[in-house]
Amino acid sequence: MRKRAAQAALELVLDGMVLGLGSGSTAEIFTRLLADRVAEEALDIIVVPTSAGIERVALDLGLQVSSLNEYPEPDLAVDGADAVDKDLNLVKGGGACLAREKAVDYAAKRFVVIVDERKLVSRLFEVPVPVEVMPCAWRAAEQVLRRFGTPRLRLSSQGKYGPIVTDNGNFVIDLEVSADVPPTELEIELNAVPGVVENGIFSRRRPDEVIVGTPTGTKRLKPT
Ligand code: A5P
Repeated sequence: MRKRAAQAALELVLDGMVLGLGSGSTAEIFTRLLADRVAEEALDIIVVPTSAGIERVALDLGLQVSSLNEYPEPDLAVDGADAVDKDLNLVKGGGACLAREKAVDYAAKRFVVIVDERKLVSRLFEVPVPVEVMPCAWRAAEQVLRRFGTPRLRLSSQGKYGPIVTDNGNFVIDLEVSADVPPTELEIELNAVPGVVENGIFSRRRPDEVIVGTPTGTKRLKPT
């Protein structure tokens, strides 16, 4: 299902584009398909990665890698998501790459999300919202986040003892939201908490399209 969505997104890629490259397993499938197409068709594509993880994959595949500072407005960003609601609000950050993902995805001229159908949710906050916080302020931030629900510091499950550390050197608190606040407001409110760097609600710049991989094909969701 993820591959079907990635293949459909690949059709949106045109020669000469600067592409924001998302993070996570679906974005990685897209990146591998992209590298094959770039090689087969000798395309001139520059990619702007949203994480050290996808940057490594892109470099290994021989893609031309650059940065958001060099290309502040990529032509197209293609990224995965952890949850998509009917209004195309997203929750992202399951891979702890939310801050750079938001910087790239929000800056792109066109933003396309690729997911499998299990990511479609009836209530956006069925999944916890990842919140990136400064290590020196995580406990203070956690106290304030309790106003909105139940916060849990994300711990590493392998390779490191203790909290996971993002590409930016920060921690992640997963917030199970219980407050009844619309996504667009909560996205702003969470970022106003001292110590918070960014949160994984993507509602202020909705995707231009969500491509959903299903067991038999794809379906395309567009904002109404
Ligand atoms: C990375 O921080 C995330 O935002 C991913 O884009 C998201 O978790 C989707 O990942 P999968 O494609 O692996 O489900």
